[in-house]
Amino acid sequence: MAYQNLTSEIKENILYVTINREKALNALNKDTLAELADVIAFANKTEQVRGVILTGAGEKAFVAGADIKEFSDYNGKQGEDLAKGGHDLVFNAIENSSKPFIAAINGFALGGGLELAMACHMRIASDQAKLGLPEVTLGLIPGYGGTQRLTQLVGKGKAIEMITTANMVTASEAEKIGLVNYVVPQADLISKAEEIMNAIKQRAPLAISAAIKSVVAAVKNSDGYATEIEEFGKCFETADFKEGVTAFIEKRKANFSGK
Ligand code: DAK
Repeated sequence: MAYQNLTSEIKENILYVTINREKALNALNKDTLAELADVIAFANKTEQVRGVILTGAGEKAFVAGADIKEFSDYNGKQGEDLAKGGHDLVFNAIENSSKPFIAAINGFALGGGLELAMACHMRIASDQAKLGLPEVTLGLIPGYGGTQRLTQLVGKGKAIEMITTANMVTASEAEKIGLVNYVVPQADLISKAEEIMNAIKQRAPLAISAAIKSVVAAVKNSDGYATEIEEFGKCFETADFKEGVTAFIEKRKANFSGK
C-alpha cells in the first residue's frame, strides 16, 4: 500500500501505521483522513492483521489536530462533508473494528489528534506527550466524537474542564485520569504497544473481537449487556472455543485457528 501521508507495514501480524506529515505536526488533512480510512478498511478485512499500532512520525507530535490551514475557509456544507466521511470511515471504523487498535502517542495529541487516539481501544503515551482538546480556542467544539469519548474515559467533570479551558494535560496527568493506559519513556513507546499486542495475539481471535464489541457497546447508547450475551453465545460456536477448553483440560497451550 503506497500512501502519501502515511507509512504502513505488517510485521508479525501487527499492522504499523505512522501518520507522516512531520512538518505539519502530522495534522489531519482531507487526504490523510482518506488514507487512514483506506488502511483501516484494509486492517479490518485482512486476516493476517491481528492488531494495529497507530503513531505519528517524529518525536514532537502524534497528531496536532485537524489541519487548521485546510479547513480555515470551509463553509458549512464543506464542514459537514468533512465530518461525515471522517466519523464513519475513520473514527467509528477504528472503534468498531474487530481488531485491537493501540495509539502510541509520541508527542502532542491535540483536537482531532486526541480524538483519533481516543477512538483507538488503548492508548500508550510517551512521557513527553501532551494531550488536549483545544477546539474552543478556534470557536469550535470537538467534532470527531471527542465530547463523547473523553467523557466516557475521564468522566463529566474532567471532560468539561479539559474542553472548556482548552488546557493540555501532561502524560502523567493523563494516566492519572484514565485517559491513557500507560506512560513510558519515548524510546519504549512502540515496544510497550508490542508487548500488549503480543499478549493479545496469543488469545483466540474471535473472542478478542467479541470482547471489543461488547466493551464498546457498554459505553454506547445501545444495550451493552444484550450485546455481551449475544457475543458470548456466539463464542460457543467457534473452533477456538473448543480448542481453548480442550487445551485447558489437556494441560497444554492452545493453538487457535481464528475459526
Ligand atoms: N493544522 C495545521 N498545521 C499545524 C497544526 C494544525 N493543527 N498544528 C501545527 N501545525 C503546523 C504549524 O502551522 C507549523 O507550520 P509552519 O509554520 O512551520 O509552516 C508547524 O506545524 C510547526 O508548528 P509550530 O511552529 O506551531 O510548533 P510549536 O512547537 O511552536 O507549537 C503546538 C506546537 C502543537 C502547540 C502548536 O503547533 C499548536 O498549537 N498547534 C495547533 C493545535 C490545535 O489547535 N489543534 C486543534 C485543531 S482543531 C471536524 C471535526 C474535528 C475537527 C475538525 C473538523 N469535523 C467534524 C468536520 C478538529 C479540529 C481540530 O483538531
